Amino acid sequence: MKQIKGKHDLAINGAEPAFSQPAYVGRPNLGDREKFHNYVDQIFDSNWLTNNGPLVQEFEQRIAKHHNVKHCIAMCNGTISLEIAIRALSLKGEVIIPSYTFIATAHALSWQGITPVFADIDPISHTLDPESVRKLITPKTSAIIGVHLWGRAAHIGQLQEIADENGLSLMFDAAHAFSCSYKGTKIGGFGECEILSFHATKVLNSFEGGAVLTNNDELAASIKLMRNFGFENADNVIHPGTNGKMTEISAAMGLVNLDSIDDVIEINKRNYDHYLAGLASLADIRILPYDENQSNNYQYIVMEIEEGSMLIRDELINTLNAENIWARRYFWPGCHKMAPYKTLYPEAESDLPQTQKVAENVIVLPTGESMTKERIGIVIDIIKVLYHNN
Ligand code: T4K
Repeated sequence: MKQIKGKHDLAINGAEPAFSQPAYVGRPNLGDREKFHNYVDQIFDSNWLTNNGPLVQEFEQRIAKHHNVKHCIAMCNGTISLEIAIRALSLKGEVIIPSYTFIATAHALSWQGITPVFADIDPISHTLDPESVRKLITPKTSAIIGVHLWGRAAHIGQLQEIADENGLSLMFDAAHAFSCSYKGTKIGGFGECEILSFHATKVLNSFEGGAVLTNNDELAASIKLMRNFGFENADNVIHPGTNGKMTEISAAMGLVNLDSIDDVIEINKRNYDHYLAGLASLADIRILPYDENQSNNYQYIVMEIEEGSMLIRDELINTLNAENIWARRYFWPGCHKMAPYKTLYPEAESDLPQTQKVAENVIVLPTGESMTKERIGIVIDIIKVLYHNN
């Protein structure tokens, strides 16, 4: 591994890239290969591949227990989980969501003819600003979807108050928040339901996968029906539905990864601490903090560059990319500026000042198993070289 001492050592100046093995944000955690192979044998022996198989049921029970909720309904991915939950809650008209989120939160609504209305975020937490939500409520509003971005809980208490005062549904996109908590309570039971993602890049992966968590028996029953075409039993369709089922092979991966989740989170925390300490001396940047009084998965190392800093975000990303360090500017430029929504909200830009600012200043740094202390040290050195040379 190349050491970085000055600007001339950077790949953008013709030197060799620092990393021969690329460093990624969202490199999948693979768990114990032998355990996975044993599950594959089990699947082959039973010849049961999908349709609410035994591994899916075991996965659901373990996730529900981990999050201390009554029901976990596993799905083929997080987006379908959102779509089915939105449909099961009979949302319609307008639904308020943050613009600063993964595009799936908005798509899951517009896919069903519901208008996503973009609220601004709190610049400290990067989650929905309750005051911005209040201003956007109209007679057409049916719900609010909060997003626990980066695994840090949304302002759940305030959002619930707003929903109650205005007779709105409240649900949460908890795609990033596996194993995280709010005021000491695990995510999963807040609002009417919460949605997890087990995509390959998430802290807990099942290749692709997702789930709806809820304590509401009736809601859970209709979500289960909708996940399986509305079939009540082998012949009888009693509900409109789709195919949202998780496969046995996905559940197997999920179960294997669940066994090692504590180790994964420990590594993430170690990496977060290295970045935090290594970059502490740079005045114009902040690593987004995790509340140590809560349970966190530390899956995202989010660095924010202050306005007027000596560092320029996109220049930093290009420099890191040249070194084979694949840092990302996630959720840029905000859903409101993406093609399907841009023309709907021509004024959104001036209405979402904090979203604009955060989207322009965030850079997500590589973490996970492959990021040793030494490799993180190199990333930090490159950031420092650029900082001092700009
Ligand atoms: N709500 C929120 C708030 C979300 O963030 C998401 C998904 C959803 C809802 C919807 O859940 P799902 O329907 O996806 O279950 C990822 C994921 O595709 C997406 O799941 C995730 N959020 C989103 C934030 O990010 P990218 O753009 O990071 O994927 P990609 O292919 O660029 O991968 C990132 C890096 O990871 C790559 O540089 C290489 C590495 N990688 C990736 C994969 C897939 C690997 O090394 N191996 C792999 O298998 O999208």
